[in-house]
Amino acid sequence: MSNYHIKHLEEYYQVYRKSVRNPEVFWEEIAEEHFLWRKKWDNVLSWDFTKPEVKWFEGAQLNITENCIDRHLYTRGDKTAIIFEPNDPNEKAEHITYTQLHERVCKFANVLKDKGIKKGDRVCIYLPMIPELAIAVLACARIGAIHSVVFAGFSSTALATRINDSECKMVLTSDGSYRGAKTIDLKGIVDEALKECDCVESVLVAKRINSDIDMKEGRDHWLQPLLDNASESCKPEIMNAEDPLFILYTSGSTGKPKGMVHSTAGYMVYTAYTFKNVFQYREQDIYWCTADIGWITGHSYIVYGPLCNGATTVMFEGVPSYPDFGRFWEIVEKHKINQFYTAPTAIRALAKEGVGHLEKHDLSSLKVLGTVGEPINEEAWHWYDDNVGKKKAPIVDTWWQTETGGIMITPIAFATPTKPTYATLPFIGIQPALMDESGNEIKGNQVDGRLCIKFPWPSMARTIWGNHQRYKDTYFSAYENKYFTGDGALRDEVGYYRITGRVDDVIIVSGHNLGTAPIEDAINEHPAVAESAIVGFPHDIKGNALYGYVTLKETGEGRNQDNLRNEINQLITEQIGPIAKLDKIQFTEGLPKTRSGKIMRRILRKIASKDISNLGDTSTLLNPEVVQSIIDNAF
Ligand code: 6R9
Repeated sequence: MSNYHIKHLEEYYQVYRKSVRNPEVFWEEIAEEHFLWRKKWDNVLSWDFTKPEVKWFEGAQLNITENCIDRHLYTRGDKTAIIFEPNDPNEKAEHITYTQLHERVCKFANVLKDKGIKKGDRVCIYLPMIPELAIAVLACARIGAIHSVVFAGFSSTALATRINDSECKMVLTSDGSYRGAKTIDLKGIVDEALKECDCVESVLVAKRINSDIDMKEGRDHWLQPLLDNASESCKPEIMNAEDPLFILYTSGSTGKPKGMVHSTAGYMVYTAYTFKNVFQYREQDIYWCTADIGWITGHSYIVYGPLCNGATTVMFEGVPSYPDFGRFWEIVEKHKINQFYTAPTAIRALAKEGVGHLEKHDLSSLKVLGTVGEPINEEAWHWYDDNVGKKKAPIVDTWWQTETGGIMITPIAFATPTKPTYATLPFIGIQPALMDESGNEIKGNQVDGRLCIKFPWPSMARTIWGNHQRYKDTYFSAYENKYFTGDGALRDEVGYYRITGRVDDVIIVSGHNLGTAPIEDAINEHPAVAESAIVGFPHDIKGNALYGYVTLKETGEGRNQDNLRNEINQLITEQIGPIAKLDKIQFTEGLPKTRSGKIMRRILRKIASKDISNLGDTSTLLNPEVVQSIIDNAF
């Protein structure tokens, strides 16, 4: 038996050593014992980071949906695969068993085939967090179509760019979506986008909000009647290991989004193996990841990883604040959630509301807590640990990227002792390196540098759709023979990693390199501060000076702002040193965030530099309205 479920730190080190000494033997064992193959591989791994070209399990044949669904039918047919928790708490939750999921995926797959979708075709999925979204993803995989999920909060322009970039033949959407007290006209957004897209032949529309929408004759079809007439059995398309499974767009530093292409076999093996270990998922557990399937976190850790392990995975349609800030805790209690995986931005928003909502709910089912998406500051980490996990549920701070496909640096729950703000140790098979600016690897501990990965792992993206050169330039050119993550990290005295943020967030002040994250950590420790973001702006003497945007908690709102500014700088001086003191502190009602909750520092940098003529595209922001109010109150 290979080491599929790691239980303590010693075992971690043992398995880790094995995985890096002989990666091919290690991954072959995992693949062999835990997955269903139509044909085994001829070669476990071939790679060349200079091209770059990476192939895992070459020659193998499989279908990922047989691994996610069919193989569970005998042993887990009546087990719930997906729990759907609707936006409105009064609407009944839906429990979909593995048997039902099989039937629904097959029917959906047959509809796609009927409408002319074949292996290799691209299908754009623009759906809210309703069961049809997960089912659509799996239906594409069933027939070998490449899904490209676009988060159903992106604008029509962003949607059109993505549809055109990968020349999708079909769009799957709904009449609309619920988001808290609001409804969103998704079909209207699709119609607008499709004015710019000639490649789309058909649009299938799921009914969610029963709104009156336009249906374009010949192009648009209601999904339900097609499903009603479809057969419940659909033979899985036999795929080659390296056939693309999906494309997922991620924003680049400039301009055009990058369509990251993920392969079938390697992605499956790695997401399933990480899911099982990082969260220590056990057969009866109920697992909830609050992300949207429109992001990589949802792909890997709502759909593929959990289902491949026969898990019960929750899909939540709503938002943490509706009908009030107790909603997450109500859901935890209602479905007796065992593993809960969310983002630091959500934790901070919930912490801002105090513990009143938490106290109303029984959270005793929680065994493991996870975070992902950005560095978690110390205060948020402790709030999560003290109040949600009651110091009994380990926090797995999982560092990874759309490009990496799966979790890369993380504690393994119950095995790795956690440390606030540290993602801790590389996952099995992952070989990180810290690099200095001249391209040398920095060995030893208590060092910091730019985070690279020096050996391939199964779920790494294989290319950027239609632009392999950009893939090479972005990830494999900064450091020879290494994948460059774009993040900075430090390694402490025991070898634990702390991700310090994007290296483009480093600000050099008077010749000193300052990371934004530690300064923000210091500011956030102030009891009146909810959230903050630091950027650099040009300064005659220092080169750069620091500008801080600070959002206050309710308790801080009535306070004298100059006093607050002094107290904040005092905290920074204490924790980092006077060099990191802020020249400007602006109190804001919010910070501009991307839909996945990342602060858009690019915009804040421009405002701080008084360069507001061209702020770029703000339409993909979660809260574009805050930008104007920040400009109005700047300087
Ligand atoms: C999964 C996901 C990737 C970037 C990544 C890093 C940041 C993600 C983090 C983290 C510190 C963590 N990031 N997880 N930073 N600690 N636990 O978020 O993918 O949307 O592609 O973002 O997010 O900067 O490079 P993606």
